[in-house]
Amino acid sequence: MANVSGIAVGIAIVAIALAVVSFGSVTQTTTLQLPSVSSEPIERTIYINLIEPKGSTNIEKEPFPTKALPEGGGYELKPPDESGRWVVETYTFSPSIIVVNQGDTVNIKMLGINGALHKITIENYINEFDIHRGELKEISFLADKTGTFKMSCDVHRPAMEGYLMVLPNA
Ligand SMILES: [Cu+2]
Repeated sequence: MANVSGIAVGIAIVAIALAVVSFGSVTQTTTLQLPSVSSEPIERTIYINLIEPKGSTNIEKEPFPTKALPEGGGYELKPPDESGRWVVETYTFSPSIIVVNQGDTVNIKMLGINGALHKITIENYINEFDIHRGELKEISFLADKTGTFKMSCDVHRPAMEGYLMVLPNA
């Protein structure tokens, strides 16, 4: 019995020693990962989809809203049809906020999924251009100006808006 408990104590000591060693190595690895953040300019490809989230119900379940939504094409509130079904929808960029570093070469691949036509502008970077449904447009530019720039669609105001954020290099 004395031998068995001696072995057990020995195993426990080894286990504690291994735990200390592995804890030590985990701590060391975490410390080494900290300075790895880099803002070196790179080429980035960002995919943006032009979409139209939609919700519908029936007046038997939920009454049709009495308050109109803002005009401009970005919102639609379709009144109840013969069966009482009504629909609310909006247009949006997905994603609507994109973040890059100053000096990056940015390639945006924008796909028209919902809506027949969009007229997109990125403030201070890209003049207005058209995207039709089913069309994939690639826009490339050098992110040389820092700041927050509005990305918008003139066909779907005021809802279809987003931002390009260009972070200064540290
Ligand atoms: Cu649009």
